[in-house]
This record gives sequence, structure tokens and C-alpha cells, in this order.
Amino acid sequence: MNASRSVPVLDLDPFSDDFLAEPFSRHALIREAGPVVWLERYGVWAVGRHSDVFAVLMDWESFISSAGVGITDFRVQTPPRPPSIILEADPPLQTRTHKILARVLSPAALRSMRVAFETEAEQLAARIVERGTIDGAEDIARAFPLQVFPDAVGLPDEGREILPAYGNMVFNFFGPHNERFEHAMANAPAVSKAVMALCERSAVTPDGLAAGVFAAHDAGECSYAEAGMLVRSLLSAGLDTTVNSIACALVCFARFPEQWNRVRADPSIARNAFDEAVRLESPVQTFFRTVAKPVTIGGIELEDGAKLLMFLASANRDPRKWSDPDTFDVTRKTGAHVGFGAGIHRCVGEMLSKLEGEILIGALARRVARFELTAEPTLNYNNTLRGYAQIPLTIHANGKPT
Ligand code: OVM
Repeated sequence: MNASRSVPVLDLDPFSDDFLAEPFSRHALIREAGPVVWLERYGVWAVGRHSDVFAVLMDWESFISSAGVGITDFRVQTPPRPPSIILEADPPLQTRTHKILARVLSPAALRSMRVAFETEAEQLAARIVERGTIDGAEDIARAFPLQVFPDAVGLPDEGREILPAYGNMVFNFFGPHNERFEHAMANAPAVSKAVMALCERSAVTPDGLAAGVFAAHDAGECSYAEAGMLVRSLLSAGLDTTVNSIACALVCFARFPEQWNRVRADPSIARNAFDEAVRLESPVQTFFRTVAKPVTIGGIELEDGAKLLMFLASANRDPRKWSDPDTFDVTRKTGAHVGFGAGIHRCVGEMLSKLEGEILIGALARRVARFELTAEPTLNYNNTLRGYAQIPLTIHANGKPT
């Protein structure tokens, strides 16, 4: 095997605190080593260049998801929760389930959320300006999605408090069985049970996203159990991702105040600014695929059954693809970034996430002149997500709120 090319072997641990504290310089090493590298610590392949990450994302027949998109191979080890029927699935199942959630999250469905999101964003912006000294991670990045998203899904107030612990479990689970994994999983059965109770038709309002999923069941598009599993997917994928995206955007605005001034001058670029923060920071840093047939990347043969780690965050700063990749530029053409994936598994909630980002950033732009970091933000270490535990900020208000 691999007689024709020598395989770059690296002993990096992409799930260590050390790596996660400063992932971007490590990504450069991976990209420079070759189109595909062997991570000997875990016995997995990895890609970090934009063209290779994109090619892997697009080739769902060679690089499957049904054996899990974490390091664990579901064909060998039983996963700790029943597999997702959209994320951890291949066509034809994934085609059917993706279609259901795409309709539930359609532009028409999102339009009806705008007013509620704007009301919440205005209140939040007024509140933080009033306070002046805040933790951006808690008071903005967690506060906003934790309110508007469970409301949009149609969850009761009672029970939704389990969602942060559940998200922590789901996204740490994709990584290796390190300390972080063990800690997040400590309460897995009870947390999973509480979440599944929220995925019953009787638990949700008749007008939210969850109700839309159950309507697909009524229309014969999926079983009742599958509808519950798709509601679970909304709850798994829809919260920690947006929380961390907003946290990343805040840190970008604080570190690049001239870019914040451009958003203030023209709030119509808020949506692009949010997308640029997703490119630069990549809240979802990595996902795995499993090789399902012998394939080659850059002349190196990958064996059937191998796990392959895609460094989405690395592709998003690959200088082969981007000019000034480490610079936050709110008017950059961001279209080709893979922060939301690409191909058949591309994030089905992307437009909902961007609606949240656009509305929140727009409301902040009308009131906040400057986000001043009063101390270094602290990272929230996670096996998949990049985000912040704390973002100590002084909020400088605009002269006059409009
Ligand atoms: C799911 C799921 C869980 C986590 C992430 C995700 C990024 C989906 O259970 O379907 O998408």
C-alpha cells in the first residue's frame, strides 16, 4: 500500500488542550505536510487544504457518514446514542430526512420568526448597553440563541434547561475518549432521556419547527419515531453551533474595531460579517468521514474502513484559497468557506443560523460603538467546537440609539 508516495506522518493531537488553544498554526503544519496526512496518535487520515476538504465533503459515496462523523466507527463500536438519521446517515435515508428538515427550515418558515428574533435582539442590545460591563459569552452569545431557538422549535419553558448539557455531550462525543469526552458523557443516559422527552408531539407547541416535523409524519414522509429523531437533530445541531458562532463573531468585532465600524456604518452587511466570522473562527472545527471504498488523495491510497478527519477550520484559512486568510474582513466574498460543510450534508439550518446572526448583529450595531475586551477571552475547550467560556467586555454605547 502507498508504495508510490511517502505518507506524511504527524504526531499532533487535534483534541488536546494545547492544540485547541491555538489550532490555526497547527493547521498550517498539516496543510504544508501534504494533501493527506496520517495522524499516528489516533491511526486516522486527515485533510486540511481547502480543495481536499471540499472534495471529500462532495464525495459522499467514497466518504460515508453512516459509520459516524466522529472518530468512533459505528460498525465496530456501539454509539452512546442512537445514530442521527440525518447527520450520521447516507442516501437514501439522508436524502429523505434532509428534505423534511429543509422544508421545516424553509425561507417561508424562517420569515415568520423574524419579528420575534428582532424583539429579543432589541431587548438584549438595550440591556447590555445599560449594564456597560458584561460577559459577552454569557450575556450575548448564550443568552440570545437560548431564548429564540427553543421558542422557534416550540419547546415548553420547562425542560429546555437540559439543552446546554446535551450539546456539550453531543459535540464532545465526536472526538476520542479523552478526559473531555468522559466528563461530557458522565450523565449521558439521563441527559439523553430528558432530551427525548422533549421530542414527543405532546411536549411541543402546535406552531413551531417541531410541529412542522410531526406534520411531515402526518403526510406519510416519515414514521413517528423518525419525526422524534429529527426533532432531536434540531436540538442537537441548532444551539451550541449558533452560540459559538455568535461568541466568535463578538471576539472578531472586539479584535478588529475598524471592521465593527464598517458594520455600524452599513448594518446591511451584518449577515456577511457573521458569515466571515464563521469562516475565520470555524465554530465547527472538524468532522470525520469513513472511507467506504479504496480511494486516493494526492496519490496516496486510503484503505476501505479508515477514518478521515476533515479540518474545516484549516480549509477556511488555506492561503491557497483565500487572500489574507487570517484577516477578518466583513465585506469578503465568503461563499466558498466550508464552515457549514458542503454537498449533501451541508448544514440544513444555515439560513436559520444566519437569520439569528444578522438580526442580533444588526441590533447591536445600532447601539454599540465599540466592544472593548477588558481581559483575554477564555476558550471553551470542546472536541469539535471552537467557542468561548468568557468574553469580558466593556460596552461603549453609540452617542444616540436610533
Ligand atoms: C444530529 C446532529 C448532531 C450534531 C450536529 C449536527 C452539525 C447534527 O443529531 O443530527 O449537525
